[in-house]
Amino acid sequence: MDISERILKYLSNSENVDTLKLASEFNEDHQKIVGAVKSIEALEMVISEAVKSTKWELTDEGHSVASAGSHEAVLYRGIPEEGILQAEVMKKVPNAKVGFSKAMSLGWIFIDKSGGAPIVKRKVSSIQDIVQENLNEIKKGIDNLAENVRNDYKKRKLLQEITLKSFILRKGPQFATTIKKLETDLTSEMILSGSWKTLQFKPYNFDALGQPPECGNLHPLLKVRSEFREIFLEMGFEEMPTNQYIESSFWNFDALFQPQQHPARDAHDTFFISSPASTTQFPMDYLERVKKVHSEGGFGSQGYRYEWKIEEAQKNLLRTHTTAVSARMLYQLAQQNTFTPRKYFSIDKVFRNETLDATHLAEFQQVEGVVAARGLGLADLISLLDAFFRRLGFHRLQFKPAYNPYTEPSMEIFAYHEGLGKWIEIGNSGVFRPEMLLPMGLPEDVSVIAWGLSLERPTMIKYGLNNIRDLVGPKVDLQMVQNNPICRLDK
Ligand code: FB9
Repeated sequence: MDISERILKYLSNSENVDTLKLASEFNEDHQKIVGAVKSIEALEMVISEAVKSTKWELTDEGHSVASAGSHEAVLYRGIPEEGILQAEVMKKVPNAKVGFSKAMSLGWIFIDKSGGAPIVKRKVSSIQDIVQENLNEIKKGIDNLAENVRNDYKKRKLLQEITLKSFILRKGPQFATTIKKLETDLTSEMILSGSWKTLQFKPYNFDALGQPPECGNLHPLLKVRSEFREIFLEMGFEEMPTNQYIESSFWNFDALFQPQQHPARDAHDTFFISSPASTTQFPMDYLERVKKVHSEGGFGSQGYRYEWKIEEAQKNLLRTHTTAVSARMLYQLAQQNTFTPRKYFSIDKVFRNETLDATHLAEFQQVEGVVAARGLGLADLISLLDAFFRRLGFHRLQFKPAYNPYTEPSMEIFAYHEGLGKWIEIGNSGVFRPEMLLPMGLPEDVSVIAWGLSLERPTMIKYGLNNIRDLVGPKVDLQMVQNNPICRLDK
């Protein structure tokens, strides 16, 4: 017979019963009794009322006294017939300090100082360890202790009073000693045969939660990317097409006025493609102007004065920044007959041949904003950065002069992060150089301001991750992907 039916049988012979009593009678765990009660209560077969009761039970020390004897009894038994030096017995016997004073007050022992050093001797030939006997009675559930004795044991931390939550059961409106199988579905057969008239149906539980739907979950990076995309779109930016990871060195470096001997163009920092190793399709008139501005200067610049080689510009690589895409977009903008101001953004992968560590992989997602208009300057860049990062919840920015080959001036961006309680670097920015913009054909009074940051850093801070491998790669905990909350960058 299962527990539910045993409870119903028991209740058929009594008005009410406490679940604690049932647990003791059935020798079952109280929680199992409560679980069974909840299921038959849902069928209205019983009614339960929550009650609180208190009970005295042994502490850990109480259990050790119940098995080994009280401290005073242990001390008494530790004294040999001839007695023992007081200092020795205090060292030898556990809890001797408590045991000694109790044994003295009970008249079990005395101290003989006649021979100089105090010697502890037995005063009686036998003792009755009442404390141990009382505690073992309580262990059996028999509690006849006098109040003063109980308080003494509580004071000695042998007993503790605990509060018990249980339920008083009584018969419900649908009480029966057997549980009728309740139908959970009304079928066509029941309707046709008319059996539904005599069957009992399980009541609907409208409070029951639905099964969480098995569905996919957005990766934290994608959640943060959506937030960034929203911010850019609400600021009137349009997204650049970044679906081409392989780029030519021309667009990734030369178009940005990054000289061919720059260390970033070395194989230690850049992933070059072996096949196809090079590209030959370029806007050749534009390429010639780039070659000239690198090698001889022009547009007011003295250039780098080195022998610029097309073979270097033709090398294919994995783009090292999305600024390569910005260059393509700005060149395209320059081909218009009439210049129109534009605001572009991109969020996509870039690749760098870097030393891997806890926060760096060989790729990361770069976030980049670009604004092209007549007469823009550093003040416009600073106010734009303030407006952008304010939407990320940053209200205190600081800027530090920096260097980029393609922007002058350039600034590193820092913000005070309230949550971390410190200033953190949040990106880099600058005004694209004329040596980059004028060879494209943009009007002389058009300037372009831009800035960049990564997607991984804000995501790791937002979701409290310290190692990039907990965010991307084969070791990512998919439970983290399922459990992590929605992303609110400004909160
Ligand atoms: O993302 C970065 N930090 C950051 C950003 C947001 C953020 O948000 C908070 C919690 C909500 C927190 C931190 N950084 C840029 C700064 C540092 O993390 C830095 O150590 C790592 N940087 C990357 C480059 O590493 C090789 C982050 C990445 C970066 C740096 C510069 C650019 C883009 C990405 C750029 C640019 C640029 C400059 C001028 C013109 C056009 C583009």
